[in-house]
Amino acid sequence: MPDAVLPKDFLWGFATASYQVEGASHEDGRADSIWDTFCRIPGKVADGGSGDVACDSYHRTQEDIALLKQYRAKAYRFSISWSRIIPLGGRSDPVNEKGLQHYVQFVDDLRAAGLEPVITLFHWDLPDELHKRYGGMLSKGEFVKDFENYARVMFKAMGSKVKFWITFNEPWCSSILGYSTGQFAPGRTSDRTKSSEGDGGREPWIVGHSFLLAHAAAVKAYRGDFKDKDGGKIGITLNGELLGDWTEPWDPNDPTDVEACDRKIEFAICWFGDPIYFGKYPDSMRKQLGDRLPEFTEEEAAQVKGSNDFYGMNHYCANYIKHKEGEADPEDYTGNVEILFDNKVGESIGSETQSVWLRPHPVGFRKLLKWLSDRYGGPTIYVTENGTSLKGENDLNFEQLLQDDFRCEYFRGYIGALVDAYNKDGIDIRGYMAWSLLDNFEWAEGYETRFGVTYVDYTGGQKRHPKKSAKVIGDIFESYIKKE
Ligand code: PNW
Repeated sequence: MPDAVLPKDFLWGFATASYQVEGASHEDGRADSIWDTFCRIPGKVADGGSGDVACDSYHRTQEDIALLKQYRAKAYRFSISWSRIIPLGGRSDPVNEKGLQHYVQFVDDLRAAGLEPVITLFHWDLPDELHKRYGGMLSKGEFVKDFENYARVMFKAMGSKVKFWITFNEPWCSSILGYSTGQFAPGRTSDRTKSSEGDGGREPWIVGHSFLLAHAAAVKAYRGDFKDKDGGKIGITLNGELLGDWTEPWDPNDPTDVEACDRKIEFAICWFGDPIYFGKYPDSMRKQLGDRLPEFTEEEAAQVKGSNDFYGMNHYCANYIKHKEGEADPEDYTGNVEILFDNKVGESIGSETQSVWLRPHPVGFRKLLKWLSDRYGGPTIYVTENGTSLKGENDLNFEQLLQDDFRCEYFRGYIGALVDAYNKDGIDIRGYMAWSLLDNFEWAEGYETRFGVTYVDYTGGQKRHPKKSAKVIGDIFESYIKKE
């Protein structure tokens, strides 16, 4: 048994996102998000899947709460479908009371069950109408005002029931995968074989800029009109894909590879982190992107700087990084590096999973926690996602599916690394949400890739079956969290 080191009030639990689990895609007044329309384009999602039914969680809130209790979780991180709250999305469009009441009731039910709700306002599912109306995040002025309005509707409806607000989940993914590679909704890219519209050299940076300003506007609204009476905290969740987010040099004896490691993290994480903590973009990004990276006005910079009550960290894996010679391609979003799974002497960063980008490397988690904590002056960190898929899991039989030892090992390694970061490096980590409570709609990967600690039988009426990892996580936290 390890020594109990985490504080008694360490907040741990599981995470999901609206479009990935809810289903009920057109019930109670919900309108399309960009993911609904994207899924309808043939070839965009593996097996032609969509979130139309998903895990049917919209109708099974009590079942999901019962699972969380059974797993001994203390918190549940979920996201709100903006299209349920304001179906057309905009600040002059009507609020849909039915959609709003669904979440108010859900939060009441979570609280009644002793679970802490952690709410993400935006997990990639922009109301489709806003995309059609003004290009969504491409129109900074409109998007920022509409997001602030939506955030205010949610703050007001939840009041003091919600203590943890996350404005955006992984803006890197929405910006790069949605506007550069085109793998995610709305699928814009410079690659004309994939999309008739888009400019990967410019649009992702404009979209990222809008996210930062919308985050800052929502935080200003919360701090100005809600925080004192409601007593919550608000922050953003960042990640470092693609592919992994911790970086090790391909050749540790080559200073340019060592330098490239930091640059890769700057392009992925500090793109958003630096404006929030320092009021400016990283120098490495300005140097490579020039005027394609928007500038903050003085007023904007002042509003973005200091706009995190906590740092939300999603973390999955790591890569070896090799610098590239010569000038960066105008479409490059990596910091002009090669992202690899093997280093110079042929060592692999970790074993394969079902996700092409994900190779477990737990010690990288401890290192990245320290790297971020050092860069940003020791912010309070909540880990808002961490988990893995399993190679070939979808092809296993029922009994085998429930014995997810690979996932159990992943959690042992990663939670152990978190405990070392807390205990040995003194990092201020207060919470951890495993991804995910349920197998769910894994975006462009459809349903083939499973991340859940609960097996969801999509052909058997969305019935839920706990996997071994669901119990193992509880055991791990029980052994690490102090009783007194
Ligand atoms: C995160 N990549 O997404 C998201 O926040 C979740 O919604 C998702 O289900 C989870 O991780 C597992 O994938 C990512 O291609 C999606 O590098 C893709 C990438 C990274 C993160």
